[in-house]
Amino acid sequence: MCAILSRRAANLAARPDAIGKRRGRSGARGEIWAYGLRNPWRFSFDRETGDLWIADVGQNDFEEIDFQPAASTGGENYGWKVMEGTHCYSPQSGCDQGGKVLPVYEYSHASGCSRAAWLWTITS
Ligand SMILES: [Ca+2]
Repeated sequence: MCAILSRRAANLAARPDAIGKRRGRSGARGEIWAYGLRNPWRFSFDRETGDLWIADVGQNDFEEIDFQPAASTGGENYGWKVMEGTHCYSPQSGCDQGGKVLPVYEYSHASGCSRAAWLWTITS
């Protein structure tokens, strides 16, 4: 499951045809668990619940914390690069938010440094 979070996997995941076999699409790469992460800089499993917390670095304006429950069967689309956090990125307005998993937390670059270290601290 961790392979999806590698930079290579994240880049592959940007391709629409890279959705894992769990989504039942022919020609999909089986090692792709989820997609739509831009730069999952840090992630951690909750030791008690098995849930997955992902710190995803944004492009221009927003950083985000994403969540995947332990019961997930995979195939989540975390939105990049149609969305940056809960905001449209490309296009800048009127983007299709359908089927995308929005972050559980986001913050603007205007508010300070990355929360990835914070995520690591609370889940370690
Ligand atoms: Ca996202």
